[in-house]
Amino acid sequence: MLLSIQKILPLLIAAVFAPSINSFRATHTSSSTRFSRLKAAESEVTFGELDGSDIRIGIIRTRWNDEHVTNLVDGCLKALKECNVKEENIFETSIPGAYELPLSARFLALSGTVDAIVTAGVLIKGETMHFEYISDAVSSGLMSVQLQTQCPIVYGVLNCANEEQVKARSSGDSNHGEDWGRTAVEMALLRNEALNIKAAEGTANKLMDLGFSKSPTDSKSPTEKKEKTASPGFF
Ligand code: RBF
Repeated sequence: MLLSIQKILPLLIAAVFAPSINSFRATHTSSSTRFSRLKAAESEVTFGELDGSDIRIGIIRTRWNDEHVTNLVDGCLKALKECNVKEENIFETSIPGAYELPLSARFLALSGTVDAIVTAGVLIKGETMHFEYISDAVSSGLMSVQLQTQCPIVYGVLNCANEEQVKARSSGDSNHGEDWGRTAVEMALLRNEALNIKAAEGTANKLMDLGFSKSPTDSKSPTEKKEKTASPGFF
């Protein structure tokens, strides 16, 4: 009797854990299959005629994976030009990595100087769990920013298993940056129409120009300015 329990017990344990192990494997396999099927669909998005001649677009790009991100930004700029967005109405800045995108996008959105923002970054899966954490935080962070600020934020972040996948999505005819540029123009026009606001104004060439550095006392006398500086924030 004891012998048969010893024989059966490992089988029972295997049976109990089998579904979770198998379902984990199954999900993994099906997601990679789904990924390759989606590849064709991703490049099939169509856009109508977009007139971006009055709108301002901000581009925030990462310096991580610089070469690939530069290709994506080039694709985005090409699309913006094709949509008649004026060169002087495009503000571009860089930040270290994708994790910094949500806060930078929030700063830029709150400045009120752009009608839509394109974020551009590339996350490549490494050997640690960084990819999963950064990837998840960035996508949910960017969604929060656009919902909170009502400024469209284009999710221009490639999440790839390796460099081959990145190249296939950032070069030649399948440069996703082009779709991101058109998406930004379409969403900027949609936002301005939906909220009945005119296109953003002001010129910004660097972050200092965005309004954060300008204190409300800028137009006041030097003495008043001094008082304000002496008691910043809540103090
Ligand atoms: N930033 C990226 O934009 N793409 C990456 O693939 C990327 N990989 C990273 C891997 C590790 C192990 C670490 C520590 C950071 C990585 N970052 C990456 C940088 C990250 O987005 C951020 O800039 C830093 O963590 C500083 O907040």
